[in-house]
Amino acid sequence: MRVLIPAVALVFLAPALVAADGLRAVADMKGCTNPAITGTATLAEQVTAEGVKEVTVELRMTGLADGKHAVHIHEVGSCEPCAAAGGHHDPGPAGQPRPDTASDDVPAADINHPFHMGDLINLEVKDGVGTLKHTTNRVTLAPGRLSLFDADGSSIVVHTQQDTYCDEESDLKKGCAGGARDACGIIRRVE
Ligand SMILES: [Cu+2]
Repeated sequence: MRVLIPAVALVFLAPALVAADGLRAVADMKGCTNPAITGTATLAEQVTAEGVKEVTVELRMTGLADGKHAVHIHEVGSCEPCAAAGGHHDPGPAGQPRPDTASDDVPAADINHPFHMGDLINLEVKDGVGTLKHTTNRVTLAPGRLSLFDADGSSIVVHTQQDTYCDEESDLKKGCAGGARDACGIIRRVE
């Protein structure tokens, strides 16, 4: 006998249909100048019912000053020195905000869809310990345009200050994305 599920129930069930695809990665976090700063990041990819890949990042840090610290995935898998991690992971192509330009008479060469970057959220540290859990669909562990495992890899950077989530419509003053780098860890696959 077939059981009929009302359409409205499917709508509410759908977001829960997320399955891990087994792809995982870790980063051993080390202080850029202060060896007392240490931590671990784990990254696990899952796929939604629609086939959208999501990566859940869990970060635990000790030794940082109390307060909020910006956390981003940076574009190079190198942390010595921490500046070697480069800027934020944002493989592009960037520049075209319209997702439907492909149907134009002259399509743009740089369609920026889906929007992509390695910006995460602030880590809040209390009594020297901070934990963060955040799921993003802006990056993947699997191969592809948003993959963290591109030719030069990727790393996670924790900054001294908080990210004010500044953008060009508010105020892009220097340091508004966290300023100096406190810790860095190269993202590597785990089987
Ligand atoms: Cu950063």
